[in-house]
Amino acid sequence: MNLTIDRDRLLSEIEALASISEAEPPVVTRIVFTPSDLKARAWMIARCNEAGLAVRQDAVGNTFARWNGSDPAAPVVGTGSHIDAIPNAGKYDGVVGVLGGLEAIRALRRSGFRPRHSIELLIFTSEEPTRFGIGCLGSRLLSGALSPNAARKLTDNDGATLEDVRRRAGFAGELDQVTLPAGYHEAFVELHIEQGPLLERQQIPLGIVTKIAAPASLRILIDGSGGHAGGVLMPDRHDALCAAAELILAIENAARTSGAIDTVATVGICNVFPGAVNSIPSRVRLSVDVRDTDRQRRDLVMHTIDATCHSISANRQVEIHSELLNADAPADCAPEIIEALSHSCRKHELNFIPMVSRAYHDSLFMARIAPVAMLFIPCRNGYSHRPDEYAAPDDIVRGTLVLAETLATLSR
Ligand code: HGY
Ligand code: MN
Ligand code: MN
Repeated sequence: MNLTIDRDRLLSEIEALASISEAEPPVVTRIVFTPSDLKARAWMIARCNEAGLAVRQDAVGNTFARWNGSDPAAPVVGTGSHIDAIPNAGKYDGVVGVLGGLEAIRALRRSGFRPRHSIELLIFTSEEPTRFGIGCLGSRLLSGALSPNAARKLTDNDGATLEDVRRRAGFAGELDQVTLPAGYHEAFVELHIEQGPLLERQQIPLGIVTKIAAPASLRILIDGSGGHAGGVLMPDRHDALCAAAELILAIENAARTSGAIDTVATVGICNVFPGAVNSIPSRVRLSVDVRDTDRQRRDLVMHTIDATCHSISANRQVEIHSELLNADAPADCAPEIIEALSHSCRKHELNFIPMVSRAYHDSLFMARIAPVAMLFIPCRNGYSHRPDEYAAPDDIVRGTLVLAETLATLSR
């Protein structure tokens, strides 16, 4: 099988998709169900149609582009990722797995390969938590990890429900129809940038993911008493932002002192009310992200956060309420898919290392309903979720080539 990746086309498609953004280049912002997301989806569907794939979308907008295999009864070999992007992001997160997946399929078709199992590109809805507060919304629904009822309760920052937003975006049908039938996938392989520095540091072109870390996120609301910045003396204050500051440092400390380098905790959002220089903050809203490859260690950090909230509340006489948004299990990748990827790397004489994914991905949930593994390519300085996120063309092409080889192996 003579596999060749159309480098120029793939790179130009990455640039074209990056230009569909709510922000000026080089910044990519593409929040789920916003005009730029819908435009990007339409652009992707046009590319899949051009490639001769049969395209369908489910009730939450997960998009399937299928190359029918010779055995329609055989379970599907899937690949894909996401095209939604957080505010102030780069052009490669998710996109490399979607456009690389499409080019891998095109390369196989050009090579004359004929799959027995259908090969299907999956573009997941809302992998990022930006709009509805929970990541991997599309793959959670596909895998049954999130119930349709729980999904219906999700609202965005303006209070709009997922139901209203998705229907206004043109996705009819019921969320109950999203869950994939048992045995739908033979395998699922996701190509993604590492979003970390290890591959670049070790000068290794490819990483085969053996485990995906367990994410948890929570929202914390702190209510103090506010007041005039001049008139209220220090002993009489119940300053919500000072309470938040103490809590944020305690969260950082809990991750730093967990006993393992794999524990990470981030307070990515801090909203202060009323936000006036001469008014004591009366309310602070925090969003917290805690991850670890080990679930118990991750949960210990969550317990520490809970205990710290209670002690700060008592000491500072502020109200603290926390709402757990998700606390997912880590996922082990399937040995047979890891072996298929390793075999492809060896066949193309490409060096690789096994590694853990510290970022979460849709594969974390696809692992609940199919054998999965991920293939990482390096990204410069490990940067991601920032406009200077960068993956080198040679790395993108190598990842796409190994993905194509692996899809062929799995779909024979
Ligand atoms: O946050 C993550 O790990 C993913 O990039 N959404
Ligand atoms: Mn991301
Ligand atoms: Mn991603």
